[in-house]
Amino acid sequence: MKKSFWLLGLLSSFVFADENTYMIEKFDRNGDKIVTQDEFLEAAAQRFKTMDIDSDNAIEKEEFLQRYSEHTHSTTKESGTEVGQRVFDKLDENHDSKISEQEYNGSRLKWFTEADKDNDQKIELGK
Ligand SMILES: [Ca+2]
Ligand SMILES: [Ca+2]
Ligand SMILES: [Ca+2]
Repeated sequence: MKKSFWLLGLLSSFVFADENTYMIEKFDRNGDKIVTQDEFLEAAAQRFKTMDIDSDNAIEKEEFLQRYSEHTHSTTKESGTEVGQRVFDKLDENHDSKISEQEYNGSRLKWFTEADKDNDQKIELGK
């Protein structure tokens, strides 16, 4: 029992330390191993558009859950809908059951700021 807890802690700290690598792989467009805030927000805007299926500038819950429903979370075994529901509630700050572009970008920006530990508006490896 103790050992598995220890392993779990190790695993999650590994995932956390690797966040910058993840972000660079996902959002670095010109291959310079740096994600600028512009690159990041552009990617966020595009993702918002993809998710907003009926193009009314809001992601309704149904639209949002479509992205999640096919997947089961690999570690917690939660269904995609459960995970999606939780993420949605977090993003929908004013609880009107829609995610506005502002709410979406706000949460993305928070993620960026948290990952940008040296505050130079760039995500780099190890900083
Ligand atoms: Ca929509
Ligand atoms: Ca909202
Ligand atoms: Ca940085």
